[in-house]
Amino acid sequence: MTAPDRMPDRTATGGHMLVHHRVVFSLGSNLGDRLDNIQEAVDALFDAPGLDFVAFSPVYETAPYAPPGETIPSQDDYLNIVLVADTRLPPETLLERVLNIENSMQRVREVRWGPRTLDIDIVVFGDVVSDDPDLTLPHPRAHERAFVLVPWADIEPDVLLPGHGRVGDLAEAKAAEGGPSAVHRRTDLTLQQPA
Ligand code: A4P
Ligand code: MG
Repeated sequence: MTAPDRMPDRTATGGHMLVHHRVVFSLGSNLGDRLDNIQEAVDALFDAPGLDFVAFSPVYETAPYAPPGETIPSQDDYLNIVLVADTRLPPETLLERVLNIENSMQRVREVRWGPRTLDIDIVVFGDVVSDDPDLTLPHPRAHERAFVLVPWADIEPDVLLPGHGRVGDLAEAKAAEGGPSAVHRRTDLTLQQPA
């Protein structure tokens, strides 16, 4: 794992130097009470120390998506959001937290690209670039997904997705494609910020 951002903002706390990173998550659900599932996951993410809430996107309704060439089983639309946080934890610890939350919400991994009560992906962690299959950073499919780019652009349009460009530009290009990857903002659905 390379970490070009080894020298980011360091905050002196009680004599210790803590390295903070910005982390971006994508959350999706298309099984059961989708909004409740996402709210529960948001609350659970911040239920343990080391992660501070920064912002989340509006809620989007999105058609099930798989990369070109992959066939996906018939399933309902997703609700998706993107969430930004600040952390002093290493990425592996965050992944463990994410997988524990998915498991606790009875996510069953049977069919690739199948329906799920909850999917949480780590989209970016600081400027870290890694091809580790257990934690690939940035997320290898984020740049091709309207359901990540469009909500993300609502809150951080000027941020760069390493290797791909400005989030606002990527989202605009994706949104212009329309078609099966179209996403729709659900202004009637709102989430509570974690306490
Ligand atoms: N993993 C590697 N890198 C990461 C990362 N950056 N973030 C590993 C999170 N996990 C990462 O994931 C399999 C393994 O990926 C994990 O154990 C972790 O170590 P998984 O969640 O068990 O499996 P999955 O989600 O079925 O597969 P995958 O490849 O992660 O699928 P995606 O890419 O997450 O896609 N359509 C819409 N509209 N909305 C969605 O939210 N989500 C998916 C899932 C497909 N289509 C969708 C949506
Ligand atoms: Mg996943």
